[in-house]
Amino acid sequence: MNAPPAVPRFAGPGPLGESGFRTGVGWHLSEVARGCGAEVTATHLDGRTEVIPQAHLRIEWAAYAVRSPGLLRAVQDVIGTAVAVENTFLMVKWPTREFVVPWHQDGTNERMDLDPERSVAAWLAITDATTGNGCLQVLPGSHATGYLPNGRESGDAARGKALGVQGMPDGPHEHGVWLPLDAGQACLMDVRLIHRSDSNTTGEPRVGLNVRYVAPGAVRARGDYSPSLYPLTGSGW
Ligand SMILES: O=C(O)CCC(=O)C(=O)O
Repeated sequence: MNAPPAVPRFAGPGPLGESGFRTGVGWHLSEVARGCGAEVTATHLDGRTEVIPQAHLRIEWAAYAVRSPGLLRAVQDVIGTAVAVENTFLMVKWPTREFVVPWHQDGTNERMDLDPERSVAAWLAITDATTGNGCLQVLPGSHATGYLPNGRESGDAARGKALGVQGMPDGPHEHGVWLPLDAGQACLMDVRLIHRSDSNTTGEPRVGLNVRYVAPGAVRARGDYSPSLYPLTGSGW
């Protein structure tokens, strides 16, 4: 007998409304953000590092960025006053180097699901992010379907294998919305929102910081995985 099709987990509406995202949230002045971007690209130019996990624990400006007042207020509007960082990834797209991030959902991986009512993802533009240098493209409303089956991409890029939604071909989608952002701006996404980004085809590096924020009780761990949270505000951690 065939197994019944898997029912998507956490299907239904979410705290960011029908679209599942909000853009134009300020996290810092553009000139300050661009200074942070210049620091990153100078530090990693030789090795052309592309992904720096746990950036908020390694880089001083990133520790500030995750708690910057404008961003934190916007996050608290969505998930309540007690907020911790579950993880961050700093991503550098070097000029003309192939680096496509496949369609994916931030709130699920092999180790856990994030409860979408108690978590939210943010993407911070550290340099300007444009359609030419690899800004995000999101699928509005896609969060309501819940977490879809996913798998790791093939290949052996030093940056690691991204987790993508199964069966979604790489490349822009006709219903996709591009989210260009000036340096110093951020967008918030429902942790189930399907999104992707293209390679950087310009002559300048593009730097972005992905942050997953959680409220107490948001992490639904699989097996004996124990998340290491970085509390910013409130109690219950
Ligand atoms: O920085 C990018 O281009 C993609 C980041 C992203 O989608 C993510 O980290 O979830």
